[in-house]
Amino acid sequence: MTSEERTFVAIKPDGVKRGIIGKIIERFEDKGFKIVGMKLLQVTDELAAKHYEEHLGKPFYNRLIYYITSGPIVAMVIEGYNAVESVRHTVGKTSPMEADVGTIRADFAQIMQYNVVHASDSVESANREIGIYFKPEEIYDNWQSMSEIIAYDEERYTKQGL
Ligand code: 3AN
Repeated sequence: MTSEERTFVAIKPDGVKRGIIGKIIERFEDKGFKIVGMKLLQVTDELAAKHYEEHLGKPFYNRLIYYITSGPIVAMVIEGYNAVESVRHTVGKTSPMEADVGTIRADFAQIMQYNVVHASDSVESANREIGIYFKPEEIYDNWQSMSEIIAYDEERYTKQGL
């Protein structure tokens, strides 16, 4: 079964500093996902602590906070069928060395500590992370993506016997 979901994606500071924002966004657009929220922002220590609370106490925690606050990120809310799992698939495994070729992390990153993008790992995480970075009024979904227009037209044509 497929269902429409929302997920949270961030182009991390290494992606922004390398000037590959466009190339990464292109991957999601090419796949047909609908971007319903997007902004460039500086992650504060407070936001970073909320985002990575599950990693608190782990040996890499301090470096992780240092890295995510080291420059601006591009935060996005992405909508699509099974978006959480599908976006994770497009992004690739946490370690770029293990990620499948063709995924963002395999194609743009070398090591886990600088893996260019973040994507929520469950619907619950997605809702939590979207809530950390976006106010409800910063999400714009009252427009139709090309796939939605095509699906709508198709239904209309079929009904009219065209
Ligand atoms: P993902 O980003 O694929 O969801 P998480 O949430 O497990 O992966 O990890 C978040 C970030 O924490 C990773 N992108 C990586 O930068 C860092 N990280 C995770 N595990 C390790 C590890 N074993 N050693 C160093 N850094 C790690």
